[in-house]
Parts: sequence; C-alpha cells; structure tokens
Amino acid sequence: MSHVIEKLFAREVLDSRGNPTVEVEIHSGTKFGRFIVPSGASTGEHEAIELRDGNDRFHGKGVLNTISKIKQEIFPKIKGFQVSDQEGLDNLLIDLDGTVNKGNLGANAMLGISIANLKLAAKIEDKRLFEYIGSGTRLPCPMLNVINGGKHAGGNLAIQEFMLMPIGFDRFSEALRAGCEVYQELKKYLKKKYGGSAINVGDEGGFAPPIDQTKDALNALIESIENSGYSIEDQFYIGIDAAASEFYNEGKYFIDGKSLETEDFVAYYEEIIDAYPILLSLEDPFYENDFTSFSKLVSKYQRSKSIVGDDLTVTNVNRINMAIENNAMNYLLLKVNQIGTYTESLQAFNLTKSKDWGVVISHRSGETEDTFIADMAVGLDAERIKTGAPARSERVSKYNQLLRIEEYLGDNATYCNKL
Ligand code: 2PG
Ligand code: MG
Repeated sequence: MSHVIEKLFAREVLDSRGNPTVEVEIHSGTKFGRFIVPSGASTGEHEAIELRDGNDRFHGKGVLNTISKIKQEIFPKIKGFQVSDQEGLDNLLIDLDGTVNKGNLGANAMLGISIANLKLAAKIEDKRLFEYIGSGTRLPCPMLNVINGGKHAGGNLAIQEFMLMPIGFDRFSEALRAGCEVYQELKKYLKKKYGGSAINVGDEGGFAPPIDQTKDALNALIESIENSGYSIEDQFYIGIDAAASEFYNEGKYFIDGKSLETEDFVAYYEEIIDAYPILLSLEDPFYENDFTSFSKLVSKYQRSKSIVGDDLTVTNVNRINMAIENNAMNYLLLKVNQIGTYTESLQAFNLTKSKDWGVVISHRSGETEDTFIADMAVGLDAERIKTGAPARSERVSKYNQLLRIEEYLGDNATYCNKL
C-alpha cells in the first residue's frame, strides 16, 4: 500500500534557550512524524540559513513567517508525495529553494519537513527509527561537555567546550554512568576551588566556572576523573571544541589572556597535546577558513588525535571535499541543521566515510526534547555523539534514548571504544 503525505502541521515552539523554533508534523493515515529544529549560537559562516522574522516578537527571533511558508508555499507542493521517497522529497525541497544556502525557504523550514517525513516513514514500516535509518548496532561514545566556555557561557574561557570521553568501557550504559560520576565529582571540585557560583551551568549543561586558562579546565577534568577512581590512561579521554572562529580576529587568536599569531597558536596546541596525552579530540582548533593550520595538526598527529571539522565543513559536501583536498581533518562533526535536509546530511556522512574518517553526530547549543540524533548515530554506525553534559533534559533526552536502544539491542549491542 502506498503512503503519501496527507496532512502537515507546523508551529512555533521553544528551544532550550527560550527562543522560538520550528516544529513540523507530517501525517499519513493514522500515523505521523514530528521533528523540532535545533539552533546554534557559534554558527559557522558557511552554514545554511535559518530564517527568522526579524520583527518585534521574541527580539526578532520569531519564526511565524517560516511557519506560514511551510504551510502555504511548501505544503501544497509536497501534498500527495510518497513518504518512502526521502531523497525525492529532499531534492524537491532543494529545487523549490533554489539557492546554495537555503536562504529562500530557510534551512529550519526544510529540515523540519525532511526529518518529520523520515520519522513518519519509519513508523509506516513499523520500525524503530534507528533501524529504519541503517543497520548499525553499535552505540556511539558520548562526548560529554562538562565545562562550558566561549559563547555558551558568560566567562573568559576562550575554548567553548571541554568534553569527557569515556572510551575504555564495554557498554554505553557503563560509559555513561562513569561520565555522570565524573560530572558530579567535577561539581565538588569546582565548588571547593572556585566557590558556589562556579557550578552554575552554561547552555549545554556543563559548568561555567570563573576559569580563564585552558590548562586549569583540563586539570579540573583530570583531577575529577582520578577522584572518581577511573583511569586517565585508558578509560577516559578528553575532547575540546575550541570553536576558534569566535576568538579569532584579523590573524590573531585571543586565548588565556594573550593574543597569538596563527603560527604561535599551532605551537600552543602542540605544547598542550604534549603536556596532556589524555587530550584526544580537537574540534575547530582554528578559524573556519584556515584549512592550512588544520592540516598541520593532521600531518603531525595522524590518527592518534581526532581533528574534527565543524564550522570548517558545516556538514556540506563541498566544504568536506575542500577538507579532503587539504587533508585538514580526520573526523566530521555532523549537524543536520547546518545543511537543512536528511539526504544531504547522509551525503556528508558517506563522503566522510569514503575517506575512512570518523563521524561525530552533534546537537546544537539551542536544543529541544527531540531525540532524533541518538537514533541517527546508532543507525548510521557513527563513532561518537556530542550532546552536552549529563544534565538538563534537552541533553539527557538523547542519552536516555541511547540507553533505550542499548536495552532493546541486548547482547547485539556493542560500544564504540575506538580511539
Ligand atoms: C558546536 C555547537 C554544539 P553551536 O560548536 O559544536 O556544541 O555549538 O550549536 O552553538 O554552534
Ligand atoms: Mg563546534
């Protein structure tokens, strides 16, 4: 029996920062798929455009025009479309938009429709979402962002994210438990060392202490891992997201109270990597157009360090091809709303995999209760997932969904403990 798009609802709801965002619901018969679009703060300049009203509602961030566009312009063109033809639907949206950056329909409008349709298709086939997406049975390593800096916090710490990576465990649930225990230990450590306000949290649920030196944040993580009784030799690793475009200006990086030329900033990383062998993953270590400096780190450390492209590559195959030509990374950070459709996200994933590089499926700093990325990470067999601290429900909802998937898979579930 053929199932077509029959009804569509689109509405303005809230994200985790209290800003409005787009929710789309697509119906066929008695079934429906629903998706809420997330939103970034440290957005890359090459990301697809998120359309906002710009009027006096919600300080300009309203999305009512986007909602009317979905209902009035897009829905009449996709009504009656085969739900199972995801690629066809996404290509139709891309054609209707007709721009390179989704500036006409808006990536938020397109992604809402694209993923709502994918979820509906899974329901029609009576499959769990991750099983509909792919054949993966491996749970990803969580990258738990436990210290928030940069644009996600109000302090002077330049680096945006300090993440715990509980790699040396056999099951996802054990790794997550260890991560939660270290998070609580870190809370004690920060409170004791910096006072009660140090345990206030940033946008992604990590603590936002009054630390302004990268090394102090790394030391806090290491001490908390050790105080929890876990090993810094083979159980826990650390990842950072520098989100360096945010502290780069006219050839200089402003970090740790200093201003560094690009060459000195490469040396800065080399020194930190030498001093902290536990540091495994470096995301956006340089600003978003500096393929050359990225490639210096890749050439020097090869696969022993994960050099992750986020603002550099924005889940866009053209940018990923540039990274391939320059050998500028070995891990892709994949964010569905950076590109605007599921099909294009999958193309970005497949291109990355064709190089045998790894993939981190990622949330945004403005998130929602939607757990789609958890299913996506397992279905596609991605190595890692980045979805914030083990605190705040918009972050924890993804970890909880991974726990459900692991339970459902039982003995077939494996855990990605790849370095
Ligand atoms: C990032 C993300 C998510 P934002 O830079 O990787 O952590 O932040 O959504 O603000 O771009
Ligand atoms: Mg990033």
